[in-house]
Amino acid sequence: IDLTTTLNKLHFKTPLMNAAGVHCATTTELDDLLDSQAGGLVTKSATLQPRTGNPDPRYANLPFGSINSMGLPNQGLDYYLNYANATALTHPDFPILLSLAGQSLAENLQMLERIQASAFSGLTELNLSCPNVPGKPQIGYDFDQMKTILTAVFQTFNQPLGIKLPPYFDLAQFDLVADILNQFPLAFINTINSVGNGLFINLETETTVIKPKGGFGGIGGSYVKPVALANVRAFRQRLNPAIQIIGTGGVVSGGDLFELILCGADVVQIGTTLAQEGTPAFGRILTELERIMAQKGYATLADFRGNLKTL
Ligand code: RRO
Repeated sequence: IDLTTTLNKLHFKTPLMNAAGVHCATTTELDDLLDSQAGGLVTKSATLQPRTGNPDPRYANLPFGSINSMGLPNQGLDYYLNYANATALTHPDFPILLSLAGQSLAENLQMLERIQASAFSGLTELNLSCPNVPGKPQIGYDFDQMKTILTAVFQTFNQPLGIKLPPYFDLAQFDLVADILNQFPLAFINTINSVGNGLFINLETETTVIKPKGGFGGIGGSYVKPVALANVRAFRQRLNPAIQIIGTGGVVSGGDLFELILCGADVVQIGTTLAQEGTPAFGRILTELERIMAQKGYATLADFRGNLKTL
């Protein structure tokens, strides 16, 4: 069975990788990804300067997923850019995505200029959907601001770029956002980020389970799979075919991975499951996918990608 896929001409030996933020904040964690069955890796969303993020506890496992309000703790762009450029020499065939989450347009443009001036040959993912920085609304929900940012970014940056989107919940939003995105030479979109500002409660203690923002945080895991499937499907039906899709959200099993590809995902990311199981999750889920494909008589991902049937 052939599990290979491509994203903007980068060759992935498997379609599964980490989601930004999970197991990718330090060189130790990133090296684990290189040694796993992941087909590629993405680094923790970076800002120009290092950040410590929100106070602990800021991540909790839930019965069917997770809640987080990390608040963008990261080592700063240069740390991840240096790692990516060094790894390109030792692992030339391993696709690397750099995630950026500048706190202003100017900061994003400065980071893009640094990337462009370096030897970086991977893909850049601009995170327009962090739900957890106090006082900073998710850009992906402000369509005018999104268009302004993309206009400025594509005037500056001439290398392959994708964006990480928040989940949308209305068909009119899918229409509006796709209309904007189709005006730009995006390499890919990544959908979805966590479902922002959920609230989980410990019934016994009557308290929230995380501290920042009064307990509100981004929800991931099985809770969000139907939202992820819908967002991948809705954007695949609306976007220019040249814009590829990374599907993220709620992948626990090979069946979940199959379903996201059936909705049109070119590459699939795991967040909560990777946080809970560590890097062995890649091999487990991919083995489950191979069994499903063999049973159905599919030899490649292209045999079923985007082929969801409706009633
Ligand atoms: O660091 C975070 O709190 C965080 C980010 Br930047 C994001 O994009 N998504 C998320 O769930 N957490």
